[in-house]
Amino acid sequence: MLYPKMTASRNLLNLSGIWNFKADYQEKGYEEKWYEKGLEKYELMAVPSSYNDITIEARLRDFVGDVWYEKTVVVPKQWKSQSLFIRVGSASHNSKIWINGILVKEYIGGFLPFEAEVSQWVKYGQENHIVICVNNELTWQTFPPGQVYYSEDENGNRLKKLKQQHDFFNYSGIHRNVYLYTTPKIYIKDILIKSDYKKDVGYVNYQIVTNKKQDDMRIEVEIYDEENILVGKSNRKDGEIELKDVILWQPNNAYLYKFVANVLKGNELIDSYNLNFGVRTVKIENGRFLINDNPFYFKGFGKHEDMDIKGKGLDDAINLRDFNLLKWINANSFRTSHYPYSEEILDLADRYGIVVIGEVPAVGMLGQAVPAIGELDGVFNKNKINDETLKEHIRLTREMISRDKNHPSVVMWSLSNEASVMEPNAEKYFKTLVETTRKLDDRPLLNVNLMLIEPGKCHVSKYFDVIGLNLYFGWYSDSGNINLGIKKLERWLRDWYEVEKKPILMSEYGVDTIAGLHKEPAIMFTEEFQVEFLKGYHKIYDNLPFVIGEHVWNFADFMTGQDIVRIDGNKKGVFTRQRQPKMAAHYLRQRWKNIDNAFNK
Ligand code: BDP
Repeated sequence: MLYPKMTASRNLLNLSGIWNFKADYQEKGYEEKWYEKGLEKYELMAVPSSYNDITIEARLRDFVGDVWYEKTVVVPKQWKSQSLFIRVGSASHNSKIWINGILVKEYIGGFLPFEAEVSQWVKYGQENHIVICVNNELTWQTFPPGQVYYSEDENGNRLKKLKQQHDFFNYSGIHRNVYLYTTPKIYIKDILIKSDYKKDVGYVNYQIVTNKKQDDMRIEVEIYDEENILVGKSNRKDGEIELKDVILWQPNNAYLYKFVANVLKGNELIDSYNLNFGVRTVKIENGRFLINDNPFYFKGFGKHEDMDIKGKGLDDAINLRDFNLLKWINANSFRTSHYPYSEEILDLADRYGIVVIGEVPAVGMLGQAVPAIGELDGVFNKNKINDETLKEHIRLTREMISRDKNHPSVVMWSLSNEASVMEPNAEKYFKTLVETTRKLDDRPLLNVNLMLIEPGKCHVSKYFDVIGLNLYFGWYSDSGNINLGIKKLERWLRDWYEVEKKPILMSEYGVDTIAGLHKEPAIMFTEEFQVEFLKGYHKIYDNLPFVIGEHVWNFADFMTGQDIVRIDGNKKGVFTRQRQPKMAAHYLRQRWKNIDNAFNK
């Protein structure tokens, strides 16, 4: 799905701003047809934003159910000759859109865009009534999974609650931009670009997909360099364009070309669309992760889309701050833990030369601890993670790849985080998932493993290219004892490698740290402890050539659900939630300055 853009042939209207808003505490919205009649006694809400932290109402912060958004908009009558679409960048987690009382779209999934053509339902030159209902309930068939249950409030009334298995707040609402955009009746639906190079010649393999084909239609493709000089062209809808003296997209040294696709009839321009792309290759060879045939060592973080007040709402200022901090700290990469981030963030990664591992929202696919047997209960069965779940997992993976395929920054797909892959039933599930994904794209695949999964006990790693390990020895186990923790870490890493013989990415390691808390000798939660912990872990990685990267958990402190183990959220950030450095940030900045991207151990 192409990102909506204003071009020579297309119009665009961003509907972000203030919308009418109402949480449906009584579950009356459908019965009373709010989608048709509109909202009464509404409040105001910012879009994009999570609604949870905008007001001062506790019951809204933790609300589980439907919330309704409403806006009226005049659609210019000049737009009538074109096709009109409504597009939501993302809303968590399940949405319906009505235009003038007509249901135009239903979508399940909280982190990817959805759109509908609405040309036939809008009134051109007049006011149109847009209603979006967003529901934040989760099941074993949604991503992430979760379960609704009922408790009671202080007055004994039934209260809907959500049990979730993931460690971040269930921020809800319309999180990314809502656009109206037009296209000509014949338009470019998709563009696929794959790049390669040999010596100093770049090869751009492309395909242009239009919604319709007509005999007298022709295609024009042009490629411009960063100086806006035309460096390649073609008049085919697919093929290969050579770029002489190609400049590669390199980690921390981005170079972007502009790809322009035009559809014409004779000399008349019908549709035009453009996007940036980079020329770079990704391979795994002899246990090394190669970008442009050079070994690449991942230095960076698992992150979150998370901030004060806005929650998961798209915010260009915070996003820029984050990229500036990534540059400052000498990082070269991050994982979009635990869901696909906004398209706007990936555009920035392309421009800043920050390497990205894109992750589907497959987080929390695991059971509860069963105290009697000291293990987690099984979840890969017909009542929980079943064929229906797999279908959804594949759908979301397909949509993520379709959305993000052209970003040079994205070098690998992560298909799950800490799933219960020690269950034998997980094998068939992941085998199918991996095989299907490989047909969609050739990027390497990563599976991220939970610390409870002992070396040799994972049933799915064999299908993946890179093994991600989330390890917290000295924190969640042997709490406070860093020396013992790193001893176990070394054993664990060596044993995993021994069994799987695949490159290992340290996809998570870190400790909760209260900014401003200092103690010597270091104890848990102090800034000193965070530094000591990271230093200890790094000593081990530096001697293990099969460790191809280190992603500290987490870039910044982030909000979680209320829990006795989380004090105002997860504090494993190297930066505070307000994006200011803890001591560990200065330490990492020095370390990563001394390790180049091709870190040769
Ligand atoms: C891992 C999860 C991550 C958590 C982290 C932690 O992948 O989402 O936030 O541990 O406990 O289990 O801090």
